[in-house]
Amino acid sequence: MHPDAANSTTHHYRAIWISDVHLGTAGCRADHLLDFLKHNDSDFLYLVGDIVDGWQLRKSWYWKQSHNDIVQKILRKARKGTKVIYVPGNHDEAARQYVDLDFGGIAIRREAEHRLANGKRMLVIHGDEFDGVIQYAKWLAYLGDSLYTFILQLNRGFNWVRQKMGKPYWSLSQYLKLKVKNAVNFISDFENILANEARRRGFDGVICGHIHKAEVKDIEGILYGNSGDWVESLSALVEHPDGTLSVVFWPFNGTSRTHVPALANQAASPLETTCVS
Ligand SMILES: [Mn+2]
Repeated sequence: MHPDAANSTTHHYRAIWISDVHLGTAGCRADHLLDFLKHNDSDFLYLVGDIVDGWQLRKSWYWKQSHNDIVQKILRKARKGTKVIYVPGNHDEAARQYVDLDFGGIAIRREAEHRLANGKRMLVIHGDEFDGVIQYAKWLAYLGDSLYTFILQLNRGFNWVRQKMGKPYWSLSQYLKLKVKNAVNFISDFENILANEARRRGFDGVICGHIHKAEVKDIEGILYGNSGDWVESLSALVEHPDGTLSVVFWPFNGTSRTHVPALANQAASPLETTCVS
C-alpha cells in the first residue's frame, strides 16, 4: 500500500485482533491505536486482554482524552455491527468477573473460539494463564512491572532526543527484550506452550497476546498468532477474506502514516502453506 493511501482509505478485514493496549498508562500509544481503528474495520474485533491496565491505574490515575476516544471508537464499531469480543488479560483481570456477560454490544469471555474463513478453529486466549508453566524466568515478572515502566519512560526520553536530532524511533526495551537470552527463551517457550495447548484441545491454532511480540507462524502444524501490543510495537493481527492471517504494524509520524507491510509479508509467506489448503 502506498503510504498516503492509509490516510484516506479504510481497510476492511474479516477479523482484527488487538491486545496489550495498556490504557491508563503513559506508555499506551493511544494516538496510534486510534489512527489504526479509524482506518481499519472488520466483521469481528477481538480484544485479546490487557486493554486497560488496572495494575497501573491502582497506583496512579492516568487517563487521557485519547484513552476515552478508544473506548468510544470500539463501542461505536460494536453499534455499527462489528462483533466485538473482549477476552480480559492479567492487567485487566477485574473484567474477568464479568465473563459471559455482554456490555454495550461487547461480549466478555474468558476465552473465545474463532473460525477462520478457511474453516480453521482458532483458540483466542490472552496467554498469562501459562506464565507459571514456563520454567526460565517470566521476564515480565522478573523485570518487575515498575522496572518495565521505568524502561519505557527512559525510552520515551531517549526517543524525544532522537526525534529532535531527526533520527527514527528506536525501542530500547524492545532491544533489551530481544537481546536478553532469557527473554528469547521466554518468547519461544511461550509460543510453544500456547501451540501445544491448542493442539491438546483439538484446535487448529491459537491467537494470543501478553508477551508484546506480534507474530504469525506455523508451529509444528499449529497456526500461532500473536497480536502484539500498543505500547511499543504498534501492531495488530488481521484475517484476510481467504482466512490467511498477517501482522500489521501501524506506526505513524505526525501526519504521514506509514503502513509497513514488509514485516507482514514476511510473516505471511510461511502461512500460505499452512492456511491455504
Ligand atoms: Mn498480559
